[in-house]
Formats: sequence, C-alpha cells, structure tokens
Amino acid sequence: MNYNIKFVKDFIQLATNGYKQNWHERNGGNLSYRLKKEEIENITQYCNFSSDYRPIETSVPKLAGEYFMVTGSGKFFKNVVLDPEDNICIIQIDDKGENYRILWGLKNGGRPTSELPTHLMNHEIKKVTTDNKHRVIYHCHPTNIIALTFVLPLDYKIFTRELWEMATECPIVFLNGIGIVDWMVPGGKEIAMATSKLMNKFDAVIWAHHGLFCSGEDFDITFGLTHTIEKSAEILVKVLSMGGNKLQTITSKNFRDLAVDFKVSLPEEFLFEK
Ligand code: 2HA
Ligand code: ZN
Repeated sequence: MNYNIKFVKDFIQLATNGYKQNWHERNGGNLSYRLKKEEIENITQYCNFSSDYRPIETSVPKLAGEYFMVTGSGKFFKNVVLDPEDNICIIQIDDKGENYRILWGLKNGGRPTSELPTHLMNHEIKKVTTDNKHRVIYHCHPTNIIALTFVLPLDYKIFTRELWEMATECPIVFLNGIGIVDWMVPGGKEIAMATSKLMNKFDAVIWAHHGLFCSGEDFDITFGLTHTIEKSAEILVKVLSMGGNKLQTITSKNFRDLAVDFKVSLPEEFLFEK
C-alpha cells in the first residue's frame, strides 16, 4: 500500500487521534470510509481479487460494487498506525449488496469490524440522502456522552437541546440534532436497522450506555463532529457535577438570534421553552 495516498493517511490519522482522545479502550470503536472512483484506481495494484465473498448479514443493494476501507474486528485503534496492514482492510461489496470480499489488509487473518452491518447500512442511507457526499462512518466510546445516557432521559430532543446549550457553535455543527438508540445488543442487523433509520435525519446517533456513531463527508468533518459533541457532553457533565443548577444559559431566544446572524434555520422542535 502507498501510505502517502490522502484517504489512507487520513484514515490512519483519525484512528490515532481518536485513540489519543481516550475514545478507544482495547478494541473499542470502528471506522469505515467509502472510496471515490479515482481513489479505487490508485489502489487496485495492491488488491487481491481472488479472495472469497462472505455474507455481510444484511442487505445494502445501493452499495453494490463499492469499495471501503474499514478497521478489523477485535483490532485496537492504538495499533492502526503501527501496522496498518494487520489492523485495517479494504473490502468490496458484491453486485447484490449482500456479500463482501477482502481485497487488501488484515494480513494475519481476521474479519472487518463486528459493526459492519451498521457501518454499511449507514453508508447506504447517507449515500442516498446526501447525494453521494458522505463517505465516513465513525464509531467510538466517548466517556461523557456515555455517562449522560445514564442521567438524561433517552429523548433526542432533550439530548440535543442540553448539548446545544453547552457551546455556542453546537447548533451550527449539529443543526439537525442527535438521534438516540436505546440499549441494544451490538454487532448485528437489528441495531444496524435502528441506527440507519435515524441516520435518515441525523449525522450523529448515540447508542445508550455504549457510544456514538457519526457520519460525514470527510475525515475532518466527521472527527470534528464527534469532538464537538463529546466536548459539549463534557461541559454538561461538569455542570451537572457542580450541582446542576444553571444560573444562566443560552435561551431559545438566543438560539433564534444566532440562527438569523448565521443564516441557518434551526428546527423548532429543539427550541421549546423550559
Ligand atoms: O469493539 O466498539 O461496538 C468494537 C465496538 C463494538
Ligand atoms: Zn462500540
């Protein structure tokens, strides 16, 4: 592999940065990237097209033939930069959208991430709803977001509004809010279906008592979204830890004023009176 190719470098760098944020204990978290046409041309020389197809265990017909770079199941984010070829892989989806084959990587064996069904179903919905723009799906275990799922109601309107209040730029960064999936068994089609349904509307979905999924056009946007959400969650945890009595905050009227100056339209469902 040529590690100077931009998407390859960016993929590895995101894994390293996520690890440094403490979002990837042990083998926690996973990352996938949908390659562009011209990027595929630059890596075919490194691919082995004779490997067998294996079932995805869900169906993603709109991703037929697509190529993805993904982290390996059971692999540690910490190790991606040290030995990419052992920890990540490039896969291709078959023409029905039901099987994948490994073209490169995982040189010592293994499979793509255990959350492959959720990654691919999220990619499928985002490919359609963003007119082919979104290419990165990132799952991590950020401490403060997870902590909040024990004390806030698991209601996307309350979560979104509470997090918006913690940092002025939040409503600009996650204007459509954050979705929430109640606790479910990870790693299968069921949680993939619940998550991708919410990805219709949101770019970020919380898995209660587990972690966060974010979607974006590129690595910086997706990591930045994750970082912004977790930073505001950290502030909220601190506010709640100081007794939770806000003497002042950003009000619905403030948000409306912000929307005018920033020329955005904030969904009214998050601007309720409290
Ligand atoms: O171990 O984070 O959700 C990878 C995961 C599973
Ligand atoms: Zn996880």
